[in-house]
Amino acid sequence: MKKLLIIISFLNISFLAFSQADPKSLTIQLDDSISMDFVKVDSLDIWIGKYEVTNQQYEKFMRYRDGSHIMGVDLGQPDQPAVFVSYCDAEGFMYWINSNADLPDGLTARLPSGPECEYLLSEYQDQKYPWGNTWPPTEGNYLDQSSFDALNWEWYIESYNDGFTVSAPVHSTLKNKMGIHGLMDNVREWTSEKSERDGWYYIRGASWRDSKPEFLETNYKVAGAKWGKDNHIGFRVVLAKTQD
Ligand SMILES: [Ca+2]
Ligand SMILES: [Ca+2]
Repeated sequence: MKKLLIIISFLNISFLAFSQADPKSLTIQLDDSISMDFVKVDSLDIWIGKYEVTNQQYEKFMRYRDGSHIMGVDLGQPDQPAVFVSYCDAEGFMYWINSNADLPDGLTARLPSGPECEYLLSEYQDQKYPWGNTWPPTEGNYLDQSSFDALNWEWYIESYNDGFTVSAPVHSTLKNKMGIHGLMDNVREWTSEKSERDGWYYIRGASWRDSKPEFLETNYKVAGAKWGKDNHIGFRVVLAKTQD
C-alpha cells in the first residue's frame, strides 16, 4: 500500500514530523486526496477527530455497507458521516488506521473513552442542551421540519428547521468552543465506554433522527450492542499516546 503522508500544521508552519512542541492541529492523509483532521485537547493529551468519520474516509477501509438511502434521501455522499457502523466495525477501522497509516511516532488511533467524552462536553455543564436551556433548538442537525416534509414521520421538532433532512455534511454540524464539530448532533457516536451489559458500549450525542428533548440533552448517553448498526450512528477517531 502506498505510504501515507502526514502533514502537521501549526501557526501556518508545516512540519514533516511530530515535533517537540505539540501542534494544535494535525491532518493525516489517508491517500493522495483523502485526509482526516484532528484537534489537540491539551487537558486530555489527545487529538480528537475534528469531525465525525465521513463516508469517503470510511470507504478506504470498508467499501460495502448497508443501505445508503432512506426513503429516497441520500445518506451516502462523501462528506456525510459514515453510518451503519457497529462498534466492532469502528474498532476494525481503528485497526486499519493503526496498521496502514504512517502515524506520528507514539500515537495510536482508538475510540473516545467515557471520561474523554465527559470532558469534551464539560463546556455545557451549566446548561441542559448545547444551545442553552430553551426549547426548541436554535442550532444543530436534528429531526426537524425539513425531515418531516421529506420523510413524513410522526415525530419531529415543531417550529425548528435546520435545513438538513437526514445527516448533514460533517463540516456543517454544531461546533464547540474547541473547534470540534458534531459532538452533539448529526449522528450519534460510539465510545469505548463499556455498559454494565456484556458486549454493549455507550453511544453519545443526538442525531438527525432525534426529536425527543431528553435525547438532545448534553449528558444523554445510551448503550448499544457491539454488533448493532443503524442509519443515525457513526463515530470519530482519537489519536492518543501509545500505551506500553
Ligand atoms: Ca435535520
Ligand atoms: Ca455527532
